[in-house]
Amino acid sequence: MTEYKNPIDFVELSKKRSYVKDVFSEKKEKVEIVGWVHDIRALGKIKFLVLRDISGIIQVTAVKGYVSDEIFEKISKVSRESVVYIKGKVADSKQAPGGKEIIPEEFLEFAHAEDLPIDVSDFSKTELPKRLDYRFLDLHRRKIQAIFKIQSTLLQAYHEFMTNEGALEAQFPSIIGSSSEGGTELFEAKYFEKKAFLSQSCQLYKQMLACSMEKVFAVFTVWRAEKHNTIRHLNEARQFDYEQAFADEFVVMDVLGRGVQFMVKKVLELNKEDLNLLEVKLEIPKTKYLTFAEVVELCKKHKVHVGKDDLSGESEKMLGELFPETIVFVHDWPLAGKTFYIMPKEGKNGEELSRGFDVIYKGMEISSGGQRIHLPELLIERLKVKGLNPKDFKAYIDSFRFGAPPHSGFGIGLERLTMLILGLNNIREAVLFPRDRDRLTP
Ligand code: AMO
Repeated sequence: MTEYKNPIDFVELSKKRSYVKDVFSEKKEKVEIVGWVHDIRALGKIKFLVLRDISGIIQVTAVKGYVSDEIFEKISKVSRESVVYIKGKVADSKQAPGGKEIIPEEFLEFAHAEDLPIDVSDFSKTELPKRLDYRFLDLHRRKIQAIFKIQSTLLQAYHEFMTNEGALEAQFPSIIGSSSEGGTELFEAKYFEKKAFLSQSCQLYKQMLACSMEKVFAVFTVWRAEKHNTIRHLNEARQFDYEQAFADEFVVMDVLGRGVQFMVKKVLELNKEDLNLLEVKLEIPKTKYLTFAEVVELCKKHKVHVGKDDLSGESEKMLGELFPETIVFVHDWPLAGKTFYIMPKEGKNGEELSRGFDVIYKGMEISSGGQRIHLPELLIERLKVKGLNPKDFKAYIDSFRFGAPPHSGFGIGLERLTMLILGLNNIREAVLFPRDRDRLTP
């Protein structure tokens, strides 16, 4: 067996180590830092190395004759993205980025990076598919890290917002016995002797829970076996789910609007540097409510194709252009365009409408939701209309037989939201390890 001995006492290191950003603010004369070799430049007798850790970058300067020959030699040989430990003096320097540099006194290489298969510099032009083949290395890039630092803020902010709303965080099964959204986009799984599916959503479960615990939320992974490869769909995605008892669709649209505003506000507060790095200008969005019929009128006026009982990509884009920096709620949706669990509603002229809605932000759907059917007989009727077998939904239907209040909810796509607030061209940029039609690794 090959034996590996740690070259350093990590317990000691974790007590003494400085993060790069702190080197600039603290007044320490000597520091111990660790990180990746971000850049190397050699000017004859001077070697510059830029070290990067999760908090920032700092220049390390080795001048032959001023540092030991051994350190000079080691720095001369180091490759980009290698992982190093440096102990050294902090010196002011007008030329160094941030006005400080480190003069190394000890140097250790934890891991040597081989020739890099993709460019991970700040100026990288490597195409997305190739970057995703080496996603683990792509994640060394500061711009890519900025995306996921912002996504982390969105996750934390959603928790904070929902907790402040008095909602309970819930965990739901990811293996299900029947479709939760209707349609055919299901991944089949073998479950002992039975056929099972990977969860399309936690829809049925969050409803059952809201019928006893009132306000519930989850960050839930969903699987959709959509065959097409688009820039806005993934086969594995995550949703911010919410469900509330004693609420109609307008109650939860209001919660959703305030929730997105809260999340964007948190990103503006906590991710200033990341937004700068990504050159993103972000604003707290306003909200706007339109009926589906009003959107159809707008489409006619602007000569944009609507879509049958649904909004076309083109019409979503139009809403983004007409109402910039606005969360647009499209409600009173045609019943035919909504799935089996959405509550029907009669329109003024007897049209078959529903209490379902879609939410468009920056020209794309970020969420859908609505009031649900809590009446077993109506639910059975709607399942049949949608070509589904009520027998497959027995437990779900029964859950409304023993005291189930009217309730409503929504699901927001985490990657969609990340993609849109950061202006990313492809949803795959907004997921660490994307799963699409062609990609199962890394
Ligand atoms: P829906 O299927 O509309 O509704 O999904 C809600 C939101 O999740 C995101 N989303 C996706 N993102 C990436 N790739 C996909 N394949 C994908 N599918 C969905 C979108 C979408 O608006 N249970 C309901 C929600 C509810 O009524 O509570 C549901 O799943 O941003």
